[in-house]
Amino acid sequence: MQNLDTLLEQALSDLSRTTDPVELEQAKARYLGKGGAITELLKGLGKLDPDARREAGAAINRAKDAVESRLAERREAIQAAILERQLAEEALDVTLPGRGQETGGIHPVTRTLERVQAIFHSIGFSSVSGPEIETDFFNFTALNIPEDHPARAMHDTFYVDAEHLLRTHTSPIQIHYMMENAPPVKIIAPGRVYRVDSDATHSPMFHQLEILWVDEEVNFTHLKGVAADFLQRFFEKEDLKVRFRPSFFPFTEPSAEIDMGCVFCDGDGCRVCSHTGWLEVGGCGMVHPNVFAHVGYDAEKYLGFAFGMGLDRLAMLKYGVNDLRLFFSNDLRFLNQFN
Ligand code: 2NL
Repeated sequence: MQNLDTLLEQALSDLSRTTDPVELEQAKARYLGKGGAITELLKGLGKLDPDARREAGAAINRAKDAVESRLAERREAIQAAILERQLAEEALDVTLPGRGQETGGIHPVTRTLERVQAIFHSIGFSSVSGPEIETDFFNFTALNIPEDHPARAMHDTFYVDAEHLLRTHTSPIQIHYMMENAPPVKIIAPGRVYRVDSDATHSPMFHQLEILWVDEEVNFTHLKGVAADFLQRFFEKEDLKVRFRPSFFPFTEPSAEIDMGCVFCDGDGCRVCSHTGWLEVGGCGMVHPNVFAHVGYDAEKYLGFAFGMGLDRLAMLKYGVNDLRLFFSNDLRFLNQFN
């Protein structure tokens, strides 16, 4: 009886210490299994005389009941703990919002191009494109830039091979177009262009935009009107000042630089306009008769104006960006500001 009490105490405390189903089953086997301590005691009853057997049998069975009820209690507690842990670990809050899709943005240069196109399309110009790999003829010769002309060296051309180069301006787009289409021509030619140049204000790849209008009665006043009207609409400033400074391009005669009043200081003078109150936005002129000859247009019958601008520069002026390289470095901290 003394031994049974100790055994029961031992069994109950063993069971109470178990923390998982395997430990629990092992503890059960130690006391109630085949060869378990309590099972062995029951087996030994046969050796006792009837009175002692009845008494001992009842005591052992009470102990066995106590162990079994502790066992059931423990089994329930362990299952509850397992469930509790699962609920905590695998918690899924179905009321949380989804992670969401990040929306991309239109690149500022693309936005600028779309703005420019909307304005020119509204007054009857069509967009055209052309190859980025060109021949000497389309990039230079047809534009009245002869072999020995300093403008060729000025353009710092990337050569692909002896016959091919990366276009240094968008003008060859218009040469292709004119060779394939009879006048009148009313087009804008945007695209990537390439020059051997790289610093804060020059990128080896940048974007240009040229405007070409060829018809029988196109003159310099049309050029001035279209350019000024475009700039006023693009910069959303009806009284934006625009001026034309005499200049030179091999492909136009006469030629001019296009300036507009500084949009940062309104003409007062600031760092952006080098304290002149004016910003250079492009070049222009009347198409040179030699260019018409190269594309097979009758220079006696047709006149045309052309002007060209840097699209990246327009984007910088429009959105107040001070480093051209930001457009091409794909830094999300910069790009996200245009979402
Ligand atoms: C500039 C100056 C210019 C043209 C581009 C042109 C095209 C043909 C014939 C004649 Cl097919 N001219 N384009 C004319 C004058 C200036 O661009 O500063 N661009 C960024």
